[in-house]
Amino acid sequence: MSDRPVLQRLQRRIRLADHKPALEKVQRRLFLRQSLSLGALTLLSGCNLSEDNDATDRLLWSMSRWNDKVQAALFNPNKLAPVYPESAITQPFPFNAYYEEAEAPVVDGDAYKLELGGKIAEKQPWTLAQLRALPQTSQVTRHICVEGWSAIGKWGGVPFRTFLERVGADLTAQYIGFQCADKYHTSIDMATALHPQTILALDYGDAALPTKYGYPLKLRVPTKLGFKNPKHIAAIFVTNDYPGGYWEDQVYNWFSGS
Ligand SMILES: Nc1nc2c(c(=O)[nH]1)N[C@H]1C(S)=C(S)[C@@H](COP(=O)(O)O)O[C@H]1N2
Ligand SMILES: [Mo]
Repeated sequence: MSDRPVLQRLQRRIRLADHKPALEKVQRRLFLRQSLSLGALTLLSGCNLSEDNDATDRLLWSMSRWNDKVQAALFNPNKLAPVYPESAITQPFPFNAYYEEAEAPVVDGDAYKLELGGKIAEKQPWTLAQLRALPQTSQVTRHICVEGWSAIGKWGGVPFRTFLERVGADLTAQYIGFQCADKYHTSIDMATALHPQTILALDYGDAALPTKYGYPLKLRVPTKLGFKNPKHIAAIFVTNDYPGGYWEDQVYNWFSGS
């Protein structure tokens, strides 16, 4: 049995891809496929993958999830993203979202309370003043967007590990999910959440985050792509159930379509 029909179909989909973030997932799937023959995949799944499109999609999706787990296991929590001098900061730092800049949600900082859920011992909501009273750090790092641009910026706030320990999050859980004030949501693995450079950012540069960069709170994760950096965070939850995300879920839909 040959791998070619499945690979050709995938390659056609990649060329047709209009959602650029999808490329990353598909490339990961293709990368994984290089290490398993189609025959092995057929044996594992019990389906004839070269003829059954839906079965192939389902399998590749679950394999991609499996690959995520392998990546998380391989993830070295001590490996640091490069840091830059302030003189390297990109001016102006780009805005990006699934909408235009003028549509970014305007959040009332005085009324704001960060909601907590899932496997967290102390779920009382947090005001901005309470967050600012926790230890603060800042760093200049590169933000890399899967749409093909990168830029260097400076973010400041609470080391995310400090926050998770403070609220009694279950640090053995697998995922942290984020719900934002727009319709955005995303999730990261626990190793990334505990990484020393992952910060719950209140500041861009030396001032409070402006609306366009995620006021009042964003997660800054320099070891992950831009779409894993939620802006306008409204709620954080800790879970063992894969939470997906805005782009993550659309990639799934896009991939399992025609
Ligand atoms: N709430 C929210 N967060 C988001 C997004 C979004 O649309 N809404 N877009 C993501 C993507 S794809 C990128 S590249 C960065 C852009 O952040 P910036 O505007 O600070 O450059 O935000 C990420 N976080
Ligand atoms: Mo992005």
